[in-house]
Amino acid sequence: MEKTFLMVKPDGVQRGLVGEIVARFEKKGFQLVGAKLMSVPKELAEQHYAEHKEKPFFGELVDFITSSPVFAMVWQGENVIATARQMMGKTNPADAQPGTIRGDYGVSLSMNIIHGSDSPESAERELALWFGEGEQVEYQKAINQWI
Ligand code: DGI
Repeated sequence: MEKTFLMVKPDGVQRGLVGEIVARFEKKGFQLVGAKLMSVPKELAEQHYAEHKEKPFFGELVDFITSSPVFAMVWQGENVIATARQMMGKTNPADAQPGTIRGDYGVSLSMNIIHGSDSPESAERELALWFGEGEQVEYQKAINQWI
């Protein structure tokens, strides 16, 4: 089954949106298989955002994600990578549709509440980066037959 890496960013945690965001993915029918509240080491932040290394906002990105705890998660389900991206909304909250997480709660581009892997390749890379052996839980949910 497909898995993705989702993370409530420091602004989402500080604003008390962890429960709301988890609830959206649960209600959609996805399954939570890993989660942790953590402070992000600088090296991990730099690896996570490696594709933006040459961008002018790279330093700001790393400073922001290491500024306060994040809530890192692994979610599982059919087509979860693309569907989670749709539920998040566009990168800039100003362009994100109402009903999406960024559209409903985000205000600025740098503080846009949530991160989600954007492809199967990035999901694989990010899950390996953020979650070690034994940090994901395999279990069956009886409700899965209805999803
Ligand atoms: O996958 P996304 O988070 O939707 O977007 P991305 O991978 O293109 O960018 C990663 C994060 O970097 C994004 O969530 C917000 C930030 N960002 C992207 N473009 C800019 C930016 N921050 C600033 N300050 N300026 C930008 O142009």
